[in-house]
Amino acid sequence: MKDDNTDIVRVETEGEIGLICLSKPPVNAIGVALRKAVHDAHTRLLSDPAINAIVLYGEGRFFSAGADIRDFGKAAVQPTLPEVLKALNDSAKPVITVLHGVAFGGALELALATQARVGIRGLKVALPEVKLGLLPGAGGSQRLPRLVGLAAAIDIICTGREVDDTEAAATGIVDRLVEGAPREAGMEAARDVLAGVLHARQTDAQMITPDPPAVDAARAKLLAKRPLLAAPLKALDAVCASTLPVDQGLAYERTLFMDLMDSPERAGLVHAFFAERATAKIPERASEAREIRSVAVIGGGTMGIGIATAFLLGGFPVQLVEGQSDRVAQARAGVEQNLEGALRRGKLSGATHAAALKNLTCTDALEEVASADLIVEAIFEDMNAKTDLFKKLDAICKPGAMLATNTSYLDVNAIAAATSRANDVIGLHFFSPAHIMRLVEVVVADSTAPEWVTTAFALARKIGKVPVRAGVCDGFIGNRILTQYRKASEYLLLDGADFDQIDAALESFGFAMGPFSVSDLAGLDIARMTRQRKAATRPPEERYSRISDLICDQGWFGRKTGKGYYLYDGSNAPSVNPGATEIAEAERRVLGKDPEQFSDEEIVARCLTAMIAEGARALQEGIALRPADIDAVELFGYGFPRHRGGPMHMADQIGIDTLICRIETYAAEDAHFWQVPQLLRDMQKNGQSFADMNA
Ligand code: 3H9
Repeated sequence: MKDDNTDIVRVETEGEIGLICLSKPPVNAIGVALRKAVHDAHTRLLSDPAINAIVLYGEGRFFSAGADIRDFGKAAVQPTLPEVLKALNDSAKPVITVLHGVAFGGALELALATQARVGIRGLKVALPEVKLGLLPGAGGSQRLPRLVGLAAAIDIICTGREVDDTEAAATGIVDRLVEGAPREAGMEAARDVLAGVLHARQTDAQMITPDPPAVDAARAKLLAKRPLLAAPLKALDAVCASTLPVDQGLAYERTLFMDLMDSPERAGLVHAFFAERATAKIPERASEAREIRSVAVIGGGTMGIGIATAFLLGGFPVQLVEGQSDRVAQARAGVEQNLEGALRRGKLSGATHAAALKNLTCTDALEEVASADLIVEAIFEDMNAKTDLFKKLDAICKPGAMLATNTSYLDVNAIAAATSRANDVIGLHFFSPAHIMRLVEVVVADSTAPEWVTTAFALARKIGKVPVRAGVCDGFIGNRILTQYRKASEYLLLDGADFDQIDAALESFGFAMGPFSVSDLAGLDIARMTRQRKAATRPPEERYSRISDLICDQGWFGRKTGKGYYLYDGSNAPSVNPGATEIAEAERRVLGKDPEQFSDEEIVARCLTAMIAEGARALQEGIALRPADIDAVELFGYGFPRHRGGPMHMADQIGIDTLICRIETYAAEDAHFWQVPQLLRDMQKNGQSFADMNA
């Protein structure tokens, strides 16, 4: 046996078999160094006359996460992945790839270019490039259809979905599925290839029959579901080219891939990928997280029910406390309904569903939270009620318990100060519906112990959430930006745009719903209560739009009353409520305003600029750690279109000069609302971008 180690691949030989092992933690991402090392190792083993078969496998948790995403947008360096794969495809000696754990994107493409594939049980494969605004760029769109057929390949590639081990074996993505360690499985498969027991063959030799009905159906589905995204449609075009001779198909795939590489969609989606992960880098990360084994949630309303469900889905025993005894059964039913829904959607197995139900206890007795490791308060937004509750929790809870509030706006420092253990108090701000929305703002009060911050992050990850660190201020990161976004849309309405035009413009930008549809959904009365709560502290120079209050005065609170900005009759799509339009027009007359015309682009520009300016203020004040954290908040909590990357990512695309110029122009109409944040001025002076701050 000969050994040869480079940093990232290990090459060895055993008898007539050569082995190449990928060893590049944490995920064996295939960047230029790994490509080159694999290429060199393969070339060397080809020239070794003692070697008759080659095994390629990976070390670590999984085979490989695919191409190195950090290289995207940089100049291509040779050998490119298609070049390395061509050599493997044309290999004079059979190459057998062993896939374990995960083989995504370029990693699966690498395997498809080799002559046989072995899967280790538990394997998941995918070509998830469309989720990054790309398509498989190293032969995946040509070779997968040759193995699984055109229709199945369209489904896998255009959705980017994961394929489990059973499906991979059934569809022929892997030639065999085995238990055990990758190296040994590879050796055995190589011996079988040499003995003629396992058939090694070139995928490229296979011919594909066109299937126009499958292609038309897929195109119609993509256009209906994802009309704003280019990558899935281009991926479909690439897969269709697999009916051509393979060299032509590969060339076409490469052209489409390079087009997408330059698109803002790709840049936005890759930014979103890294933003989701960057939030974990917090100043407290050296402090060790504490163990949480049991959770109590206080409040049996929508939020409490959702939070309880989220922890149950994460495998925690949960005690749900609803103070009004006649509502305890209703709270339990709410959680059960959520769990049932998760079961129906295939989010949990029958066994996990049964375990989650067993893990739930519901009570009206606050004293029962005494033994919980974590207590999450989710009662209504009232400071007195919250401080009263925290005083009681202080007396009841065991020492060393973590006390969390789910407040969305209130001062967590004041809530902490109501207890004798302010170090143990933290904000865990979930978003409704809490068992579905992935964002959790971890609100760090002045007194919060660093271990609780790391505990909150670990816990949130464990239940599948994206935690983002936020400082204490009114609305933390997300709701303070939402407030400004809403105000910008309300001023547009006041100044002459129709609410349905504003909604449509923002929906075309990519939001699932415009701000007025969202208000109708959330309940106009709820927003009115918040405005009333803040009325005393509203600066006199702030413009105030009464339109929503006047709509509420009619008893129109949105969806729940069948009328708001829109009419909801249950059977048809909502239509504009002419009464709401009249109220808006009358209010403009009262103010003596001639309605202005706004283009859709102008509407989006104003709403987005308001978000960016508030994001810049949150950064300036240290409420958010990084621009990417703000983007993560917007993407995972507020439905900001993922392919746009988030408001701060977009700010860099728009450019700081343009943003400042926009704000100064708008300020001519309203100098109170439109103020240039100091951070933007500093960035302009220093030639800095938000991306620089993320780095
Ligand atoms: C592609 O292959 C294109 C080809 O068709 C054509 C080429 C010509 N690159 O997620 P985690 C980092 S497109 C670089 O926390 P997990 C990640 O940022 C690619 N870095 O771990 C993080 O870094 P940090 C198609 C990557 O266990 C660390 O690794 N492939 C990559 O929860 C740990 O990641 C994909 O889209 C990468 N490819 O999940 C797969 N992947 O610690 C994307 C991860 O500094 N990756 N990192 O924050 C994933 O889905 C998950 O990372 C995976 C592991 C399931 C693999």
